[in-house]
Amino acid sequence: MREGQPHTIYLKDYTPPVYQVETLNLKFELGDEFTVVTSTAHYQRDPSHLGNTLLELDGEDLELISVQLDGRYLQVNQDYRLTPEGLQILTMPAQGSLEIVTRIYPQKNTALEGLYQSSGNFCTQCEAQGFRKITYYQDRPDVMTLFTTDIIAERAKYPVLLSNGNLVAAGELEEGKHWARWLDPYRKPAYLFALVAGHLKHVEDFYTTGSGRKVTLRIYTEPHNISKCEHAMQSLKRAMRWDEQRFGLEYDLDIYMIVAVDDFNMGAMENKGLNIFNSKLVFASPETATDQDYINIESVIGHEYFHNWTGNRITCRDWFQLSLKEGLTVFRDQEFTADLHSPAVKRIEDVRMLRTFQFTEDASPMAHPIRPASYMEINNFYTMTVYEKGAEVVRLYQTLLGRAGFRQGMDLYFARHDGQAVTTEDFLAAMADANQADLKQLQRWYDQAGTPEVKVTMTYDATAQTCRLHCVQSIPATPESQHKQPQLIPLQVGLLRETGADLALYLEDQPCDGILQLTQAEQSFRFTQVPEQPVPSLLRNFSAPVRLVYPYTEAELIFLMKHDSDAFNRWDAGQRLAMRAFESLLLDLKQGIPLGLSHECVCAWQVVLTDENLDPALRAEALSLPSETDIAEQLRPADPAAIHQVREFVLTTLAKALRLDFEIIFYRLQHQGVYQIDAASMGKRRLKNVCLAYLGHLDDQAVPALCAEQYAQANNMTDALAALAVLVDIDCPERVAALQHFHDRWQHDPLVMDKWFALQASSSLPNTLQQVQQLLEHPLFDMRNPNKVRALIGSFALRNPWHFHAADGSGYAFLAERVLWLNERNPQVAARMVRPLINWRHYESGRAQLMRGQLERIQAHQGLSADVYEIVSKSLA
Ligand code: 0A1
Ligand code: ZN
Repeated sequence: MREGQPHTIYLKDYTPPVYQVETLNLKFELGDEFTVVTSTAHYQRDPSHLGNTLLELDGEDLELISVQLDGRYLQVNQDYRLTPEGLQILTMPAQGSLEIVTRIYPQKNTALEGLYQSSGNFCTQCEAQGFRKITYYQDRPDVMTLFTTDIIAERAKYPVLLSNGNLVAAGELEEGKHWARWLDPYRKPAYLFALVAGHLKHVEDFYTTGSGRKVTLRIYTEPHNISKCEHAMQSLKRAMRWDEQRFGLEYDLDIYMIVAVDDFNMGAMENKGLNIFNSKLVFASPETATDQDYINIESVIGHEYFHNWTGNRITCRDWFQLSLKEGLTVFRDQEFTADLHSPAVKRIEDVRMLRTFQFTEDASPMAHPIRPASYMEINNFYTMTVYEKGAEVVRLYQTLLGRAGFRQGMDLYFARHDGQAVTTEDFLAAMADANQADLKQLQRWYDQAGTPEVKVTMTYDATAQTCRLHCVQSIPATPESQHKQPQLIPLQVGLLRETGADLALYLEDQPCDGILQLTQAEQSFRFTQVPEQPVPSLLRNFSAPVRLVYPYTEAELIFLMKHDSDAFNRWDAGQRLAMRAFESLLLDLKQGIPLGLSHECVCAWQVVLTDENLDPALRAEALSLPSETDIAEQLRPADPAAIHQVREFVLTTLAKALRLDFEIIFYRLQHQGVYQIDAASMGKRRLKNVCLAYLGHLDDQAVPALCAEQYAQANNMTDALAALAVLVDIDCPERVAALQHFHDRWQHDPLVMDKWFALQASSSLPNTLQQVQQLLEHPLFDMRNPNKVRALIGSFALRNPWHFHAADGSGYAFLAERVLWLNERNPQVAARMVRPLINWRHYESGRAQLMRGQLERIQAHQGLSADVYEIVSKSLA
């Protein structure tokens, strides 16, 4: 908990560590009430620091038992001092061995940071700064060392003892105890340390690397989940193969272990050789996991595996560089999924998420560059910006340099920096040097926050047969800076003829690949040999994370929806068309004009829906209109009730107008026989279930029956859940029966029950908040489990904007109360849960004041954690 105000840490204050650590031996004596940790580190002072003898070690919530230097016990205040931040060795020689013994209480650790227990087993989470809750140490990523770990525990309770690297010795001890020693041959920072001890079973497989080394692969779980690991194991093997093929990167240890735990603050963690995963991202079976779960598991297994090179072999110099490993690794996992499935679908999904959540963050009081210049609490910077915008910035290199050039840059990055802790500048330099390219201006993407806006206008000269695109870029003011410099923005474009075909592009008579490089605030590009007035297709494949503004007419958008050769832009034209419709409907609503959707609009979606040549997954994407959150962010100040009404109107209008098409497609795709998880089958299920969701908007007795039937017949969770999702929005007996049935069938499976909680929290029925409050008391709900909190409270606040933003402020008050409860126990999760309140300025004044009121209530609370304090105080500033 906070003592005084948390202070701000600045990138500009970085200084290299005075001492490096040659080796670190850790001994854990795991007990029922407490754990004793003995850490023995060999320190070596940097020769450039002659006079400095202070060694500062980080430590939090530790009970110090003893400190020895080269075998001599040190005296408090004479040889060392305890501070609020940790421990200072006052007279540290140029080199020496420090043995520190501490006592910690993992069983009482509700923050799930450091060493803690989940389902009675021990596990760790050390990123970013959890290691300091285990022992006194320089808990910073630029201190890398060789770890040896001894684990001692009662054999009956903890038969499995794991840590990073290779098992080198093990044995029995008295009183039913046993021990194991693990040695990691790679130097690593403390944040990559991991320990697991428990009653676990494992599945095992093998992978032979390109160079012929046989690697043992193991996934550890509690015994009852052992049958659900096959998909994760196959995903791991695919990831290992892909990284060899695409980037020439092989795995480097003899064993790769994954442990699934139920209580985890995030998705998963890339600890060297011993990944720890939220069980949600490991377990899958057709009956319990949706298609999306299958895809997420493959992608996160890939992500953590790819970290072995981008993160572990080359790590970050300091936490400001977090995007160095995260942006790059997200980019790599995106490419992995795209290569294995559909690149267009993957791109659309990633951009949808980026726009909904990262653009929103970039427009919030917490806006920060992908490489922030300051922070109070680093855990608050594991954000959509650092991860997803960071990945978009890595993608810029590939767009500018091509795949081959990007690969050369990666090769040089590994050749130069393997084994080091580096900065984003080092990455940029490797990319530039390997390609002899001047990429200096890309640096601004790392230093400036805010989503750039690119306004394009087009003029066509029929006589000269030229077409000019005039581009103006601007970046909104954000907390770190009011005045922004222009960024290097690759704008991929096409020009469409009346037939819908792409024109060959010539820029000032030179053939052009369609990638315009915007480098200035204003710039014009003149295309020559343009025989007719074209329709421009701009920002193809979303070539940069910007908001593109172009004065498209409705007819042009419909034309692009039909003809654009770029699948992403075909989809995006539909999204723009929908957003235009929402905008004018909101105006009509305000002015009391009866709502109506143009016939052309309806036909445009009909064409997409019924286009049998189009991949069903892409048809499903096109029919998934911008969410209420998207609309709120784009059409400010937002009135969530009006937005809900208008969006429901559009969905209902389309459902009525295209009912026959929805039904035909639904019934045609209804029964697919054996459940398969390939891209084609998933696409068909997706389209079918989108049709069902539209049909759900019809006020028709037949719909609940149809959903109930699909729910009852489903041989997989995707179809069952899709049917239930439609039912939860309809007040009918089928809803009650299906929810009860789902509960009774799955009450033994916490991950499946998360879906049950989430669905009810997302319901549009009027009493949803009361329902959510009742569910807090449900015997299977547990506020101490982050997955449960995200399922029930997160879904309500993020996936149910209409109820969360109830005009009486009840949704806000509910969230604030939960945040305060969490603040005492798990500050990281509390800080995540408070975020739906921070964009209060984007809402109409009544709601804005109510949201602000709840933020003030939280701010006034005594004992606010640094995590929550940072977000709340920045939001109110
Ligand atoms: N590095 C992990 C994510 C992660 C970050 C922080 C955590 O605890 C505060 C846990 C996991 C990844 O990118 O997958
Ligand atoms: Zn990561």
